[in-house]
Amino acid sequence: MERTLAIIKPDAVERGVTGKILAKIEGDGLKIVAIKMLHMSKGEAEGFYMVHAKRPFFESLTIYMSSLPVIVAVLEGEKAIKKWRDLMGATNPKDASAGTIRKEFAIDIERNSVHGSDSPESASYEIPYFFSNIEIFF
Ligand code: IDP
Ligand code: MG
Repeated sequence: MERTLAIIKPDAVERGVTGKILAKIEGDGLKIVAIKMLHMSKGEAEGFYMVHAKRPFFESLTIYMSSLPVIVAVLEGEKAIKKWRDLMGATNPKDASAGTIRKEFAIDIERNSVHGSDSPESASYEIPYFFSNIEIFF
């Protein structure tokens, strides 16, 4: 069993497709073991995306991610990290395969509707960034 962090990003929450995205997660055999809505400050978004601090899109990304509330969730399952990344699709919706969430919902490479941890190392940074142990059910 593995755990991964999922975020439904501001563009998707704003357009009211949270329920549709959660249904796809549950329909793919991923179990939601923690979930909440929150509005990140600019500094909290910067801390979350620390690995991208030197990238040219960092300033715009962290302004976007702190612009409106998001849904953060912990997903659990066999190979949950890869399973969720596969369901999300490619970072740029232009490259995303049919049937993926980003193909269906993303607006552009930045406003791409969802986030998922990309490795066990990033999951172990990202999950406790938002959730304490007593908020995760199992
Ligand atoms: P990922 O979300 O598919 O793991 P990352 O490369 O980790 O993609 O980038 C983190 C986030 O930064 C992306 O999901 C997207 O919102 C934004 N982003 C990535 N590359 C670009 C870009 O070239 N321009 C604008 N935003 C970008
Ligand atoms: Mg990433």
